[in-house]
Amino acid sequence: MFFKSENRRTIASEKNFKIDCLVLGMISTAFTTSASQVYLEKEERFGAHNYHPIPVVIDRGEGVFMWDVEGKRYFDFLSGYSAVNQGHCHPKIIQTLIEQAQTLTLTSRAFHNNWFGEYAEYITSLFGYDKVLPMNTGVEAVETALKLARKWAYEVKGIDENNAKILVCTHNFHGRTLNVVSFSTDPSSKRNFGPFMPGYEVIPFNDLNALEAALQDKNVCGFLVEPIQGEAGVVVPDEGYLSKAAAMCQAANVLFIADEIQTGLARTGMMLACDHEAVRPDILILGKALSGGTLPVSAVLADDEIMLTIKAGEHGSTYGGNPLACRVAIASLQVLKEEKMAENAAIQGAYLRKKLLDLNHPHISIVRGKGLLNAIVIDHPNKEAAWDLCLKMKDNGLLAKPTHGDKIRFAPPLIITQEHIDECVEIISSSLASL
Ligand code: IF1
Repeated sequence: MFFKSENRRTIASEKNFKIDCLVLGMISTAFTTSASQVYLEKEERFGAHNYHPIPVVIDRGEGVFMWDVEGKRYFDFLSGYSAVNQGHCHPKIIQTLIEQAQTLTLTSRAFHNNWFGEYAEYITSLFGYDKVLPMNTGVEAVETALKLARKWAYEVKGIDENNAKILVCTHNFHGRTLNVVSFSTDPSSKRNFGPFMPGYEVIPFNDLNALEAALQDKNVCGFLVEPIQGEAGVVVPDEGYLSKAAAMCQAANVLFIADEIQTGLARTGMMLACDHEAVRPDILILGKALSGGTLPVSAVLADDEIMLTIKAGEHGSTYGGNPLACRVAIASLQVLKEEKMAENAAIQGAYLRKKLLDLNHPHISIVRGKGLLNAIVIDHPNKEAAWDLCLKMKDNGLLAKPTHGDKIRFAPPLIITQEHIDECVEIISSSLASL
């Protein structure tokens, strides 16, 4: 297989490209084209258009900060969609990554490695489950959880094969594979991706009566739910919803499956969002910050009755349980505990919400969230107001992005200080003033 000649040119042109950027950076004051512009144009031309990012080109991250290619510093109020809970490039996580990367990165599960057992023992004792099934992206862990629920349905609960049903909520977000978007209620996530996977029933989120009615169906084997709906705009259910829902599922012999990919790992002020109501999911799904934002690491935790329904050769993944991911995940979890990031998230999250409410700004109709998973809802005649506000905040040194039009998620790394929050609320306030 020979590299196409233009590929060689591309590699060689990378050096020229960086020189171009340096040159452009130097003269950017005189011309409208900035160094960023060169990157944006390259991405536009050669990258798929499956995102609409805020127009900023980041080239460094440290703690709560990121810097763009022009050297401008920003507060990160998105945290890589809650994958960078520990802060950008956390020293202990990066040091572990470097050490293991220079030693052994991947054996595949065809052979054993010296870190999977260590990691499996660590994470199962930390969260109190018999076993862990390691995957990579969040959606792969969700798919794994759904396969476990179906296996358990047929081989333990005794539902007739191919009749198992799993309950999901309106406005859910669990990833973007065809099976998972099959039960999305967001048209933009599923338009023209059909045909879809059967076996799912959508019920309203935060509605115990709807759940009770759905649980009458003996073919229901599981209830998949985000403890707080992230993409929907940080929708926090009523106090007691999770605990009552879990109890109803237990009474109906239905698995309570918590997707804590975004809400877990200290983000909401406790290690898991389910911890706020002392709920122990039958299947726990983790991802994102499990690696501190360094590489895709996800996990499914469950007890033996569920986990052992999948036998050797029935499920897996090339990178699942690789020694690099295992060591990085141990370090990422240790850092959350050692630096009491859940406690800080609870304190600073409450402080942030109070400061935002105290602005009493006519264009902020709602402030909501738990811990450092928060969102504001913008009330403004201009439907682009949330986007425009994010552009203003970018100019003023804070990066955030709207979700579903009028909501802006405020989810900084969990190491943020009160002083940082004071500075950020000042940026938000002055940006609002210029709307
Ligand atoms: C995008 C937000 C979206 C998740 C929950 C599973 C997954 C996610 C609760 C899948 C992923 C990411 C995906 C990313 C934007 C972001 C996101 F909610 F975090 F903002 F889309 F809703 N469960 N969420 O939040 O994990 O496979 O991505 O590792 O797709 O645009 P993944």
